[in-house]
Amino acid sequence: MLTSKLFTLVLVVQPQRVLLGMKKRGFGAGLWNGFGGKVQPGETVEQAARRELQEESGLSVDTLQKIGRITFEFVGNAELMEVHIFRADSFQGEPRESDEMRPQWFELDQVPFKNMWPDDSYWFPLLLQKKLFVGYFKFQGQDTILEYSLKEVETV
Ligand code: 6U4
Repeated sequence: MLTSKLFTLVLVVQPQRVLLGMKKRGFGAGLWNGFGGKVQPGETVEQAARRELQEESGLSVDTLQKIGRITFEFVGNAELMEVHIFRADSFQGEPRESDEMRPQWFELDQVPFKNMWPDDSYWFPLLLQKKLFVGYFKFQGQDTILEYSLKEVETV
């Protein structure tokens, strides 16, 4: 049976740039990614999103916009990852490096898709246009998408 585990992912977007973090260890190490992690018992998904953003980037946010939800299946792994994706358009603080992430701003036309999870190329354009989406990606390892679906929705 496939069970699923909840994760968060936050993208901080400004008019000309987006903040990504180089993941230094753990799942997805070596890739640029948004900030996030596992939802802990007793917290809401949105609380987890704020906490992980703060821990990994040093930034606090007032408003998080729910923008997408993607379910990831990894061949050979019985646990699905349900990743709730948020967009933040303003923040407090200065990005700072953590044990887990090295933050860096990227111009919106220079997003480093070659060094990101391959699914990001599909949904990043929707996130940048503030279009809500729901998706499913089936991976073999970290590089190969075997199957996917992605659709725009009215509410996430
Ligand atoms: P800890 O608890 O730090 O050991 P770790 O195994 O490092 O956990 P964690 O908590 O950093 O994982 O969570 C993984 C993060 O990667 C979440 O923010 C979700 C995100 N993520 C996972 N698969 C992804 C994918 N295919 N595309 C993507 N982000 C993904 O853009």
